[in-house]
Amino acid sequence: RKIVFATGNAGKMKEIREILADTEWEVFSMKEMGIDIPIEENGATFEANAVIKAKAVSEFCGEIVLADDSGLEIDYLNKEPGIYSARYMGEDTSYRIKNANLIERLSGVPDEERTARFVCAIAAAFPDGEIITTYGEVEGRIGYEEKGENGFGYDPIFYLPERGRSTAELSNDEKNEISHRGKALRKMKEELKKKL
Ligand code: ITT
Repeated sequence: RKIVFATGNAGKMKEIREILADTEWEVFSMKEMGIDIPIEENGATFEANAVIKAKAVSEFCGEIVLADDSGLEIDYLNKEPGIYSARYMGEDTSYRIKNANLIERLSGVPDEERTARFVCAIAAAFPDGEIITTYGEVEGRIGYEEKGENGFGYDPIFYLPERGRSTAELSNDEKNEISHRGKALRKMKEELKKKL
């Protein structure tokens, strides 16, 4: 079974391959498919944006296409950056700078008000037009400094109190086991197994 994953984010793609490693599906990235089409992510929710991406690419290539729309919700900042997580401070701004900025915006905020979550919507678009979506989240807190070298994006500032580590300090397997992406994608795996 061939599955195309509509993402241009290498960090996501790596985790997606790991999470789908126990399936018999052949997973192709957009890059491997040679697909480079403009997609306007103008949805109001993670789910809507995941559907926009999966649908656009499925209509383009005629394959079963999955997409991931995800982000970081910080409660103290009214759930910012949320669906704008990739665009926060500009797409080309480094995560060193974005992470430092978020820590700065939370300076003086006590532990119990630093709650945050990573959320992930996965959408599957089929050539017959059917759409399936799944959702996952993981609760944590914004740290006081960047920690860890694994993962990508906001992982170095996303602290898991019960583990005493950031998600950038977890091994790949540990992160996938608890992450928003792991949860949403494992649900999608079950949905696809039913349908295929
Ligand atoms: P695609 O749309 O091509 O998949 P993107 O990076 O633009 O890539 P999103 O619009 O879904 O994807 O933005 C998600 C952003 O949220 C991502 O760029 C990270 O900044 C952040 N993010 C999502 N999951 C994360 C994770 O597991 N660890 C750290 N940051 C994460």
